[in-house]
Amino acid sequence: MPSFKVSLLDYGAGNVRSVRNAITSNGYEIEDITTPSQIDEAKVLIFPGVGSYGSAMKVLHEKGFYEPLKKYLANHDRPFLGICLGMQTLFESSDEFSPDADHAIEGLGVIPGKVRKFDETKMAVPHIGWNGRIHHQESPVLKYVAPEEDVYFVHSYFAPVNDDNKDWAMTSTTYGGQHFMSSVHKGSLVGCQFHPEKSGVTGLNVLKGFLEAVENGTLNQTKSLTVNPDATTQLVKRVVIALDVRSNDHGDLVVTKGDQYDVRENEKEGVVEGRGGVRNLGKPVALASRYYQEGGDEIAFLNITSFRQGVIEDMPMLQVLEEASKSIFVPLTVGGGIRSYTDPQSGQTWSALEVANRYFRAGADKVSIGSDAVIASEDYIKSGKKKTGETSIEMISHVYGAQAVVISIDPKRVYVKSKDEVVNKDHVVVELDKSQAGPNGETLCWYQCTVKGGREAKDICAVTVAKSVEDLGAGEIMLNCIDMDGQCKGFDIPLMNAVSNAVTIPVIASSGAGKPEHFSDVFKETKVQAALAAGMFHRKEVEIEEVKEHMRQQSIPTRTKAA
Ligand code: 1PR
Repeated sequence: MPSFKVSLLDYGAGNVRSVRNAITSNGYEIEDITTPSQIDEAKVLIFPGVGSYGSAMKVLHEKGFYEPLKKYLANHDRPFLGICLGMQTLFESSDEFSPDADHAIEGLGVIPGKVRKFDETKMAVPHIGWNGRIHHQESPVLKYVAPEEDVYFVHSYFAPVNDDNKDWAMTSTTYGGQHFMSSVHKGSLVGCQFHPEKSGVTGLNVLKGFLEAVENGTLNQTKSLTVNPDATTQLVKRVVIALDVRSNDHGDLVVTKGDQYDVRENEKEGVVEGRGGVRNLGKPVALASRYYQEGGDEIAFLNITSFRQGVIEDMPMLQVLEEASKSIFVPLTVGGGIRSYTDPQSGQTWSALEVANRYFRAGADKVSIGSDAVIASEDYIKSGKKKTGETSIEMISHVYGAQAVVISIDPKRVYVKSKDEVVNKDHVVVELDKSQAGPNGETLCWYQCTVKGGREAKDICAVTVAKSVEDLGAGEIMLNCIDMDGQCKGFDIPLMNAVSNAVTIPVIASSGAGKPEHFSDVFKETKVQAALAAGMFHRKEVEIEEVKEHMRQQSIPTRTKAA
């Protein structure tokens, strides 16, 4: 039995449910810090900063936590773990929300140096995904972690390692040629830029090492290591699994999967749940847990009938998230119905931000916006690219950060014989392989965006939507293709190229995977950072490990996880 409770500084800005679950899964109880005086009484303090630097510092001041926290940290002798923004706040200042260096926002000032933004002209920002670590210290915190195991990052800002602060570096990591502190440790103060609560068993073992060292009184027993100045790490390509969730005809929430977005059994195929029933491929949490155990890098739950009802009433999806986050410690995305919503009965309206907030609190790390993002893009283009600050993308990314906002694009091909047929010059026409030609042999097409799960087409192309949502503050794009969905013929490479070449934010290729080679094709031929599959995993035709093994054979970097 642990001799202490873990004091958690949760100032209510986002999803700390996973941090809680990761602490309790290590056998520790949590005590929430709600008043400043509790900080001084804490035996060990964990600060999972969420949101933006400026808002975090503002809340620390407003709630009276700033001074007690500075006092707690002053002598470096009281056990502390800052996670992500919680680590960044230990530095002197940050450029977040203040690109002007003279107006950088002040932090707690424990570690020398300023937190800066990754250079968007040189790399995709945010830095999202699994990356490695170069070890600068031997620390009890890393006792249960092998040096080659990857950890999960999601951030746009970073703390550089410099002469003034290099004695703090526990590990460093490289991204796009930029070297940064991926964790710090001095005395009893520890910080991780990565998310232990999202880094699978490796992350749980980081927490285990930290808490065990607090228990044993060995936290400050670190040893400097010699670091190869040329050492680098690599962001790996992610394998994402999507679970399309909806109620079946008996009202049970099931994972389903369509062919070109049609999820009902075809009469010829035989019937699972009555003629034309919704395909039932399993229970959402059980299936997601299996994928976590089997090495999935990320899991997305999509509520595919959200256009019918409001998400606020759609409690089953909230419960799915709550349950899933108890045992799944990799990033969870939820999509479907992230938009403002008015209850037709009561007339009460919820903003998209309030809807997203419910999901973050339930355990989601990212929300995925589909239909609403297409509408926001249309308005953005019509207004001559003026931002209103009122779209769901802007509101959610302002509060939770760009990395928390994924845009799910559902385009379908519009085949054309020649470029001149396309009147709207914003529609990007791409060339297809002959094997993908249209019904009349067309080898050109543009990708028309749809809303409501493919039910309604809009006069805007996928590339235009991708660029618009990037401008509006989205952090990532989940790029589906209705033509390829469920076909097991591979990803739509021309579409993936058109979009990933047009934006700097990461793109997740989706729709059409049927075998491991499809993953190596899309990773070799396009700039996408992740590839998503659904049907082939649900139907157990291919195992996640087979995909990873194939990627390794093809020299495509994949996550190294705890044995
Ligand atoms: O518009 O914000 O409410 O979001 C609705 C969300 O639900 C969107 O993300 C949209 O893509 C999704 N959606 C709506 N209807 C369907 C459907 O299938 N009828 N699913 C649907 C889309 C796409 C992927 C799929 C891949 C990979 N599913 O998630 O899993 O195509 O499949 P494959 O590997 O089997 O080919 P909003």
